[in-house]
Amino acid sequence: MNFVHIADMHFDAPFTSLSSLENMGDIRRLEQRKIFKKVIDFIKENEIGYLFISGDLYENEYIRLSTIEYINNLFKEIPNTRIFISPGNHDPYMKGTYYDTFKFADNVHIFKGGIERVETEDANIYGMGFNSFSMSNSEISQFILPISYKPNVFVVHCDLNGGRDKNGIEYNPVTEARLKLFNFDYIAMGHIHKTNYRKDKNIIYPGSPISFGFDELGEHGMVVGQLEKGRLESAFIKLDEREFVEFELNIEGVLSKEDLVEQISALELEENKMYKVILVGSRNFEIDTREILKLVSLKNVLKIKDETFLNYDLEAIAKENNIKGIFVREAMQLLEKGKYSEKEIIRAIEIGLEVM
Ligand SMILES: [Mn+2]
Repeated sequence: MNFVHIADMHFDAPFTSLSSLENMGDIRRLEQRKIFKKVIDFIKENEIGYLFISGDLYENEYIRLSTIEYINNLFKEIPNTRIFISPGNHDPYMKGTYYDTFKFADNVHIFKGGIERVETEDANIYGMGFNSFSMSNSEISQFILPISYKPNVFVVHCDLNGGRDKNGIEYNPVTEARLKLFNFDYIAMGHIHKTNYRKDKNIIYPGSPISFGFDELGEHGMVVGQLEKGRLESAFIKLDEREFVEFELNIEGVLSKEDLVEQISALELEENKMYKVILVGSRNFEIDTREILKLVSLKNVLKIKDETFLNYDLEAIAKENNIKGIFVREAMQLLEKGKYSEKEIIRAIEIGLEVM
């Protein structure tokens, strides 16, 4: 049997980390649809028998009926492909959700809760689903996999080797050692957006097919596989044409805001990449990253981060017997009083010294 494995599409996600930039949220939502369409086209062209969707297909909070219809119409275009969906923590199977109320195409199977098996002519497909926005003790710990001559696949949304998040919430945590014990021929996981794909492994996160921003660097795509009992041939296929990358720019020799804007604008950047420019080194002037970003006329520079340090020897200036010396001494005293933060004081000194 052959399959395509995707996870974490997060349809209708607001792309909050990008949406402050003109239309970026809308653009990414369109690209999300385009990427999903690519998955369906690949399945059609290659006559793929199975599509595993390992949860977080959509964002329960934001999903619209029109998007569900869009997804389902694409499912209908591949009637010979069996589609298995394991709801995750962003699209749990609950009463009143679209998984419960919407009539999906006949080739779609949604796992509704505890571990369930669907036997087909050439495989056993196991799966489970979230019934709420978190999951602590899943049935995985008690599960025993029956022996079969057909390949066994497990479609699951889980937090591999994970624990609680910062709010103490768990997302079906399970260890890799535990999963290995079952001896599944392939485990199609979802939840982590960065792929852990390796050709020689069969417990796989494909990652999200689309990157959600600078905290998700690297390639994004899907896993395709050819599976016989105990024998897996697989590949990772990149789908997101955009890549988010960070770029360090040392601005030691840059003398003014105008200089900096010109330098960033002259960078040779690749068109399909989205950049976060990180300014490093010592700076000679005050930097307002938002202002710089506005002035830089490059569409693919999305963020500028200032990690530079001040190019003044404050201790030496404080000893000077002139207006600069008095100014720095007074500012340092304010800092000692603790009325302002160090960042605020440093910024004030910078502005002041520049004016002087
Ligand atoms: Mn998730």
